[in-house]
Amino acid sequence: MTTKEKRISIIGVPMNLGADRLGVDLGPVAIRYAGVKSRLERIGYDFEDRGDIEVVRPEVATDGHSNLKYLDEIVRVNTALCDGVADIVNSGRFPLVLGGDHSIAIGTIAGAMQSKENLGVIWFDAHGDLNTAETSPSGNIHGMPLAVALGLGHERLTAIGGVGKKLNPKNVVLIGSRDLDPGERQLLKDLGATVFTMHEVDLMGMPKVMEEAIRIASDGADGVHISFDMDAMDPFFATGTGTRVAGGLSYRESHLALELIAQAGIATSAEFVEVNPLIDNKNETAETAVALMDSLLGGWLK
Ligand code: NNH
Ligand code: MN
Ligand code: MN
Ligand code: MN
Repeated sequence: MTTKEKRISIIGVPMNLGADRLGVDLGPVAIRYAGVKSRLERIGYDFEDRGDIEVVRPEVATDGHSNLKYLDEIVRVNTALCDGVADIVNSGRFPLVLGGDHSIAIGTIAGAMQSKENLGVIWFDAHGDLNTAETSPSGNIHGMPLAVALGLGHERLTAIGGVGKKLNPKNVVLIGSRDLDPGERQLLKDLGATVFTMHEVDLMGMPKVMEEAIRIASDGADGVHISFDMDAMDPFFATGTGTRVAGGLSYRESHLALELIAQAGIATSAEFVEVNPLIDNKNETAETAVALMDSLLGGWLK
């Protein structure tokens, strides 16, 4: 099931616990308000909205550990999300997850992996999201999901979806990185995952970056998950996101990257995360996210 088959189900995850910041929990409603349904129907999709996964408010969530904030609730939500995504795939549909902070990638990827032997991942982000409790500067779990998907981190997180269902770093590609923590840099060297930082994007240009990214992520893989953190974009184009970093992807670089993925026909699941309408300008970042979904889903293809 790839984007070429045109049956899609969205699932919202109003999660803010992984970012420890209010507002990003409003991402799913902001994206729906920005017209995701009509946009995807217009480009020919059979569209289904599976609603939101329930997430408790931070005021009542149990705080796990100081270096793994809200661990219990994040484990519970991602376990439910894993089941939801696996169910969408089993019904022959493409899962599109709306965040919410990036900790939800733990559940999305675990769910996508239930029916895959080798899943590739293309991770658009200013950050690496490769911390563990030991290396995290913040204790925020949204800085850890890619490490968890690779099998690294707290056992309650890596157990979600099954300990055997983990990514192979040879099929993992990061794009847009420009704020990597020291532990993340070391881990990237040790693992051998591929990173196209903004330096490489500038030097090579997005067409060449994507040619290599698509080849590496899909080499020997039976599916590719696209994880798009809105902070991959330059803050000029994505104001409504919690951890803005200057010098990111332009509007057209972001679209071109996703258009090339659509053209290659490799994507089997996707998520758009870290939309925070409370710090945005008139919901522009959610509108941009919907436009990016259109590109990933082939709306521009003639
Ligand atoms: N690397 C930092 C941390 O682990 C920031 C992570 N923030 C993100 N990741 N928004 O995408 O806390
Ligand atoms: Mn514990
Ligand atoms: Mn992220
Ligand atoms: Mn980020």
